[in-house]
Amino acid sequence: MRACITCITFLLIIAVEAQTAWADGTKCAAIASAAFGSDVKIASATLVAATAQAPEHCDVRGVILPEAKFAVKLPTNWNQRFYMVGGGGFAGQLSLGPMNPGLQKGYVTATTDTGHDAAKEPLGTFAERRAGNPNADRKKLDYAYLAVHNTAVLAKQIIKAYYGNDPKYSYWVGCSTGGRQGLMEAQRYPEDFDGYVIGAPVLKISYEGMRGIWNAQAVSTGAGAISYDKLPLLAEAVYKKCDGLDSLKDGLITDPRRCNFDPLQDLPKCANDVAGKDCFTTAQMQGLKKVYGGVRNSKGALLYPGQPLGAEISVNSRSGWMGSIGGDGGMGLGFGESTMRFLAFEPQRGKDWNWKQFNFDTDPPQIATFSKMIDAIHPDLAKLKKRGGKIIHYHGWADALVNPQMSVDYYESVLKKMGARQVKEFYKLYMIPGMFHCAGGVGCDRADWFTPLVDWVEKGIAPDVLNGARVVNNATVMTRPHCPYPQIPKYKGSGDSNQAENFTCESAR
Ligand SMILES: [Ca+2]
Repeated sequence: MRACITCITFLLIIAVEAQTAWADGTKCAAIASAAFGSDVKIASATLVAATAQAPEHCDVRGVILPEAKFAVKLPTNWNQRFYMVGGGGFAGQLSLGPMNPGLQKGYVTATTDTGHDAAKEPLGTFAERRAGNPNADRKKLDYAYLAVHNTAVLAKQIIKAYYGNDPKYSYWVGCSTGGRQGLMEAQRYPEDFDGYVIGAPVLKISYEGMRGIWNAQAVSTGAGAISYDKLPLLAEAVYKKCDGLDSLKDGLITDPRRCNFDPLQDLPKCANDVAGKDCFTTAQMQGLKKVYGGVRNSKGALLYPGQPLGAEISVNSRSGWMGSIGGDGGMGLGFGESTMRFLAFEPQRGKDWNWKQFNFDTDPPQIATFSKMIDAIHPDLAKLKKRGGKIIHYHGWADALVNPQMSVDYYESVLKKMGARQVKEFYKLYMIPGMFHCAGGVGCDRADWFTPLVDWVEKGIAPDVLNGARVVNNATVMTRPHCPYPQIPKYKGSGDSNQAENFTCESAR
């Protein structure tokens, strides 16, 4: 017994010494001088000691020319897997914080700023053709999709150089722009990743730009303008009409498509159409009807779907209704205007163009080329399926910043293209009632999307109903099943409606 303990102790000492020698920084520093192609410049490779946020790892920084900065972090205790995180908005910065969850589990993690620095070139100005910006067109391409792909390829080369072998599995995790980036990879470069967590993707970014301008023209200016103090009144009317349609008045609209809320009929009207505190004028109601009714040309043809009901309750939270749809200069408008100035048109409209000049008859056809480049809308994912790739996609129904109907429409297009039986084997969508943009809201925004994805990819265990939770002040106040689309959660008719066990997932129609 004693001999055996001595033996184990000896082996442990050998193991610790081997690890210490291996991770003494020499091997990490060597990455800085390794060759990864003429368009890759490694700026630094530094062994970083363990902290509360991340275990010991080799932190590699550099640039893929011309301007796509990246970070690749390689943990000393590697789990043989790769994990890449997406960006937000117009990207333009490394997503260092979101790397930690993967790093903590032993994944090599990577991020790219997609080819520009948002601190120096905010919004879409990185793509502006101007003196001193010779890489404008390449930066647009990098932002559209190329930098993410190139970074994924490079990260795998660095992994091979550092550990001597390839990752067994590769994963993508992103929300918002990160969701679009992931879907773009699945569509254009399906060999890059085995599994994807796709959150609230801005997959039709050109159309979202139009929507931002459309909404601003409808409710943030002129007689139709909706002020902050009107939002609670609007939300109250919407929830009064829509909440109970799912047979449970719980403050959640399970499927907003089932509610036919009409601002002109369902909102309190101002007497004599004179603006007042507790009412809406005809112009305001017409403005709201445009927001819900979707982007249309002058003949009334629908160009892009309207805002689903339910996000009004987000009021002025970050990426809430006022910050995204209404308000003067909300994010939807800011993104939209900058997109139209510097990215969408040929020739570029430029910095002197403004959102009030957008013409919904003549301008939409002119952004088709841009849409083809940047929108992640290709419905054929056969190559991804063939290689065993899997996607878990979620979107909050009360997302005011990125239209959740877009996720439904894309998923439906894949179902139509590939057939429900095929799609079920590799791609599931979860639409979350009451959830805001990527996180937060009045519903169960919390869920572990990643573990079920890994189980699906590596063990072949397909996700079905997932566990959703709402957490307020560190306390779980509600749980509810997240149902795979097109199923929706249905109350059993008795028991605490804050407990998931009292719900089933049922067909929506
Ligand atoms: Ca309800």
